[in-house]
Amino acid sequence: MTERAAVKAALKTQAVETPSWAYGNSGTRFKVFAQQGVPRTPQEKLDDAAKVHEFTGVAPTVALHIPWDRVDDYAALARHAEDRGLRLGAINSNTFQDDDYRLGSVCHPDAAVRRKAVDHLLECVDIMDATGSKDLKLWFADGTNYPGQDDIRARQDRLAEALAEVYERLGDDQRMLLEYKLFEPAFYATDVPDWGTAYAHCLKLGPKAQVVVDTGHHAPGTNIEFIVATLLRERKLGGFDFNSRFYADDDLMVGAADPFQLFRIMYEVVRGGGLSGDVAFMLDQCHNVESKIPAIVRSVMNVQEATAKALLVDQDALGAAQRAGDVLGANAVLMDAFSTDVRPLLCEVREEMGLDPDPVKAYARSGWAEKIVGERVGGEQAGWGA
Ligand code: PSV
Ligand code: MN
Repeated sequence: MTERAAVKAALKTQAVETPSWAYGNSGTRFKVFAQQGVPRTPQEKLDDAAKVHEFTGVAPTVALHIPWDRVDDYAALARHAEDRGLRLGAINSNTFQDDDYRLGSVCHPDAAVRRKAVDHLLECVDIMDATGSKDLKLWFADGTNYPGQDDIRARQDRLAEALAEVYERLGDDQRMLLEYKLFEPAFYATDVPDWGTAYAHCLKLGPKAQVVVDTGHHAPGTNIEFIVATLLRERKLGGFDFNSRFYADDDLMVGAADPFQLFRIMYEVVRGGGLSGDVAFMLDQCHNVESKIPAIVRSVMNVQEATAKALLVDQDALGAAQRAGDVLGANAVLMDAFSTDVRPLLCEVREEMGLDPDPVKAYARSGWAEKIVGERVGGEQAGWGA
């Protein structure tokens, strides 16, 4: 296989998971803007996700968030997905929207609240059994706002205890993906604030526990690709929640704010063998002011472009320059790949997959946007937090 053919083959097998909540209404704490045609049910979210997959060819799975996507029959929901060429992906737990969780969930000082939170996580594993989902994705809004508010160390003990109980419940082919976030909603100390804390818990739990890197969850200027390289080296990178940010956890389209950073991350993924393993490439985004489906299509394409550039890095030339201590030469090899216009290559990839080379235009021509505006009248639109 030529090098170009190998790059194209890798791009054809790439899979980006889209989040059910990105298809619903969202906003900031100031205002949630409703859009016409937004899904009212988990099934309608899947119908939209099927369009993203139809036009990109590389978005075959959809992450659910419980209880936002609660249904009576999860096996039937999985069949609804299958009928549209999709599978259900990660099950995201939600222990952040109940009044009981004011002081935390699995780290709460009250054992009864912790019990409630763990029961929810166990319910999520039951849902995975019914949907065939392999990954339980855990993000905890737990933390404190004031020094002295609670015992930092005791909270870590409670977290470890809760995670251990859920870990025990996992099936052989199921994983627990632990996501960290520096701050928000807690402003003094978050209980899982960084990759090191997540890694320490996952290491203690065992091989089925891995870390999730949400690209919006770091302090400005953090070298995320270094974290990616390290976690991959330790076989503890479970996946990504991709999005981009200018300031905090902005949840904008991945690759929109800093395409160079996305390229650097994808280069470390390629370098560490993460493209062909079981790293989950998920999006975690909100489309507050832009049309949702085209924004998700664009996001998938941004991931593809960064991946294509990462695959085009001449690793032999880079290694030779690095070993020779050729600082500028090594940097030039990396920048050559980043500066390559990979759009023609991706058009070829899509044509070879039987797809339109321009997914955004193909979606616009498809009439789906007009159809859902016409048909999805009445009922309650899905929205962040509902
Ligand atoms: C938290 O900010 C987070 O990144 C977690 O992944 C949540 O599940 C998701 O956002 C909710 O939108
Ligand atoms: Mn996330």
